[in-house]
This record gives sequence, structure tokens and C-alpha cells, in this order.
Amino acid sequence: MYKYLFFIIITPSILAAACGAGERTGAAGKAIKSGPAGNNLTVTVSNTEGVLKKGKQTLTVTFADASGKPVDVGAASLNFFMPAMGSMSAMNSPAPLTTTSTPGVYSAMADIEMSGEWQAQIKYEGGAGKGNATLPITAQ
Ligand SMILES: [Cu+2]
Repeated sequence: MYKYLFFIIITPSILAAACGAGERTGAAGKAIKSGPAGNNLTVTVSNTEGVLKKGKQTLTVTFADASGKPVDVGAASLNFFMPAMGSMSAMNSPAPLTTTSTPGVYSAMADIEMSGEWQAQIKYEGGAGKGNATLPITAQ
């Protein structure tokens, strides 16, 4: 009972903190990784915890200008790639992107097969130009 009450009391403040961070960075939740994506844009992969994990999960991919404002990039894609390691062949795990109510912010359904070093390969093409980014991300 004590734990249950604690959970109810603490949850709203956690959610409020997450929303506040999202507005500052133009990304939902906490950034896992971000990097330059060409055309003066920065792409950020984020989720509520700021950590990529093994298994199925929803991620947010945000393209933003220098001021942090999301920019609609048109068609975008995300693929998780892991190079061959010893006897294990290279792995590719596409994470389909869907648009959200905010142009420039996409939702990704990722299925990370194993923990370790992945490369998030991001591509886009549209009104903001054509570009790509490769972000090294460690899955836990
Ligand atoms: Cu591997």
C-alpha cells in the first residue's frame, strides 16, 4: 500500500519533467543520440528513458533546425545496422517511421535483436533537402 501511494504521487512530476525536456530539445522524452543530418538540420533519436534497449520499442526521431524547431523533412527512414562480428553476420533491423501530429517528429517502431553497438542509419528526402546521418547507439 505504501509503495502504491508513492507511485501515484511521484508519477505526475516525472511526466512533467519529461514533457519539459521535450519542449526544450524539440524531441520527445530524453535524447538517446543526436547528430548532424545535413541541410543545417540535427536529427535526434529519443525515448522516455534516453536509453536504447534490446527488444521491441517505440522511439521518436526528430529533425530540427539550429534553433531546435522541428522541420518537416518529408520521407524519412531509420535502419539499425550492426556490422559482422566473428561468425555472426551483419544485422539489419529496419524501424518503420510514421509521422506524428508535429511535422518533423516521427515515431519509430524498432525491434533490436541484441544488446551492443548499433548504427542508427537515418535518411530523408523532401522539402528540406536530401540527407542522412549515422548515429552510433549502444543497446542495453
Ligand atoms: Cu551483432
